[in-house]
Amino acid sequence: MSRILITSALPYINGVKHLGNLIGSQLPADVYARFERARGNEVLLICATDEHGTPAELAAAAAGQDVRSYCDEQHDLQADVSRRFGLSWDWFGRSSSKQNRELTQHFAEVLEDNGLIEERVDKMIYSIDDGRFLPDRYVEGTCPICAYEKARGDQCDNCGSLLDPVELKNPYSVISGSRNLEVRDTRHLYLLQTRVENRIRAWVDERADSWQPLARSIAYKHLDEGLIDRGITRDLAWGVPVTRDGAPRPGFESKVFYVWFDAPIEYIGATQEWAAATGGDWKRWWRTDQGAADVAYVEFMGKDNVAFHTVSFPATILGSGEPWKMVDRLKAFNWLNWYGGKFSTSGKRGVFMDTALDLLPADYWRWYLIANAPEGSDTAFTWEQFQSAVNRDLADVLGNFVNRILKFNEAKFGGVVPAGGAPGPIEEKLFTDISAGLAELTGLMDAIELRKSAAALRALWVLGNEYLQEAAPWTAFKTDEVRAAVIVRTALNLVALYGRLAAPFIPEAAATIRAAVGEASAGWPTADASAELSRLTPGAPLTTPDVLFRKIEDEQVAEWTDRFGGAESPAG
Ligand code: B3M
Ligand code: ZN
Repeated sequence: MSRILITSALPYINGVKHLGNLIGSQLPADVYARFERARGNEVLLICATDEHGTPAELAAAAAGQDVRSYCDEQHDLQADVSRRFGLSWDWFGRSSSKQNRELTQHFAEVLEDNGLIEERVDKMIYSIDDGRFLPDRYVEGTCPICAYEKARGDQCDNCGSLLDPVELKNPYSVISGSRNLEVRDTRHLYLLQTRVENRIRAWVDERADSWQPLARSIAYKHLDEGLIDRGITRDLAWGVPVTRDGAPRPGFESKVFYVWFDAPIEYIGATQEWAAATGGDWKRWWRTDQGAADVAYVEFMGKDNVAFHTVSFPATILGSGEPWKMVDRLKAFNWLNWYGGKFSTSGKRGVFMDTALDLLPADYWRWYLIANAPEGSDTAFTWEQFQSAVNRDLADVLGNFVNRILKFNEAKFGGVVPAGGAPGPIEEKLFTDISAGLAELTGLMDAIELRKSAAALRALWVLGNEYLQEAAPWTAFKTDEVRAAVIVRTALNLVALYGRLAAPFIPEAAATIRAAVGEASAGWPTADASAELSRLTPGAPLTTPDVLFRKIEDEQVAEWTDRFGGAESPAG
């Protein structure tokens, strides 16, 4: 048994996330965690809300709430919707926790002791009309690299470059829209990344082979451009206070740590929150001197987060000189777009996690999203594709197989697993094909190729349908009941197998399927199909579930296109 630590990038606190965010890290992390648990591995799956920085302050201000109560409320909303989506976190923490505050302050102090932090007087944008500094997202303007006109102070969404607010051309205040800005001096802590650059490169060289190409190329792009020393404090009120030796740091009383400094530390912080709540031992997951050396650590994130996880966070960890567990495998995703454009909260384009569940059960979305995950390149949501994934894959291929064979068995064999007879040549061929399919699917899941995994799983469902078509138990039953019993028993065992294989993808439907055939195990099967397809005990009673998946009608597609935007929506 291995131990696997899995983290998903932390969703910003500023509102319930859309389907693009969901497939960009949280859902894949859950699917992979469920797979590893089913294989019998010890898994710790960690996520949290990312509650600091300008995104939180701006959203709270827009909602007319103070930041703390805004965060309390939004955290609970996100935790609830994530539970309803079946995201099986061992802990869903908060970056505003006491644990994260203490860890963040600890890291900063150790980094300073190691000569990797220094105070510098910095030029920052000050808004005269707003009477305050405008860090990060408080200022927008034209990207100096690609000329995109709505680049944020910290990062350009168009070309992905990390920016410094003073680099923006034609800057304006996000608070007031004012262009009455000036550059003023302010004192900040700088993390001297240039001094750890060699160590980071050596570390990346050592393990980038087990990162996917997208993550590897982003990491090297940033290293090749050369690291710069980064300001890790901000002129903000909300965040982790800056301390020295446990007391407020003189001159930094009205400053906090930069959100991207404390957010990744919350992976550890959330594990400590979990430990405090459950009595678990966080050190054996994070301290390589206390058992974590043999943990495999897998991170999931969108591509815009890769630089922070391959360069900035490692700079913090390596610079501390302490024995912290660092990422082994890093899985990054491209964008899921909404038709031709982006999802947009303000423009009301696209579906958000809470509304999605008002329309249809979580499994429908989970299946569509994984089967169309933006792994190799960006992909686009369309209602038609969604409809087809649900109707064809779930309803026609899987749902129909399950219902058809259970109904037939109920009618002809009294709803118990039929006994008698032995597998013939058609079954032998089925076993060979299923064995190959199982090996392929397991290999793909192991490689975290989720889209291909969904295709491989679907191919296994198709094999079942083809088998039933060829073996035709309804014809056999008329002349040879024993032969019909073999076929039906084999098909029922396929149902049980699907109930196990589908569990990481569509956990709720998979549990219903397993319950229908009395399959007690949700464990991941071996690739030995003849053994896996002879598990059900002859004579055991079965139940026929209601229709497993309801088809999406054309009228629903029309209505939802209208309501949520689709091809004809204005860009925004
Ligand atoms: N909240 C950015 C994002 O959601 C950020 C991730 C933090 S991971 C430590 O894209
Ligand atoms: Zn740009």
